[in-house]
Amino acid sequence: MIEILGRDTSLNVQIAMWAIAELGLVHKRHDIGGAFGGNDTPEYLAMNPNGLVPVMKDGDLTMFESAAIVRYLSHKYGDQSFYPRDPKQRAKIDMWAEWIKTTFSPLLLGDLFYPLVRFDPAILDQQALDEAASKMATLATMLDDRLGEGPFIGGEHLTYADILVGSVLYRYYELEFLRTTTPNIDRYYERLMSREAYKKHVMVSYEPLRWKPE
Ligand SMILES: N[C@@H](CCC(=O)N[C@@H](CS)C(=O)NCC(=O)O)C(=O)O
Repeated sequence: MIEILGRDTSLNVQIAMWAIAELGLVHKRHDIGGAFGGNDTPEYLAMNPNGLVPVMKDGDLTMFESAAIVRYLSHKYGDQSFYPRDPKQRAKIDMWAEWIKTTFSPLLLGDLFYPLVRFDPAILDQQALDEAASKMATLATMLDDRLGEGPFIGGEHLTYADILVGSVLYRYYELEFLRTTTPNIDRYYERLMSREAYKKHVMVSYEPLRWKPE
């Protein structure tokens, strides 16, 4: 049985959980992190010295980093269509998986999600938000162009790269900011929302994370 240590409101936990559900793996998730705590104990830090969630356990393997967890699970349990074994085929989708984690998500989460949800609205910097929305439009257009080539990141079928790309879109569409027109991402998001695993593990309200006065 796969075990995931991490609260369900964490995007990075959702990434691991959605992959597990698409792969049909028996699993158990434990509420750790955020208001639940438990991620600063010596036992937890021995598993993830960053003190962050998620941690995944599969038999005698314990690991952290959500994208690495998805790659491990997909390689071990996914078929050729979910996790291509051909290096060139995999490289073509892996670059989008990497791009979403290192380029798109830091902008969306750091410059829009945190200010709009997690910070005191009294300290909102509208000019910074507008600049972030404008940069976001450039990145969203890149993704939209890619998704104009096929229904999923790798073409006709869902792959592990869609787990990494698609998981951030719930926050992208739920957040209140001026989004550019992206018909291909809109259709892609519709396709993802029709999947039970996506609805259950990714479309988890982030309201418990919203800033509240003391
Ligand atoms: N690069 C790491 C980032 C992990 C991360 O930032 N986790 C956040 C939640 S999304 C966390 O643990 N926050 C502290 C907490 O939940 O207590 C990954 O992808 O797994």
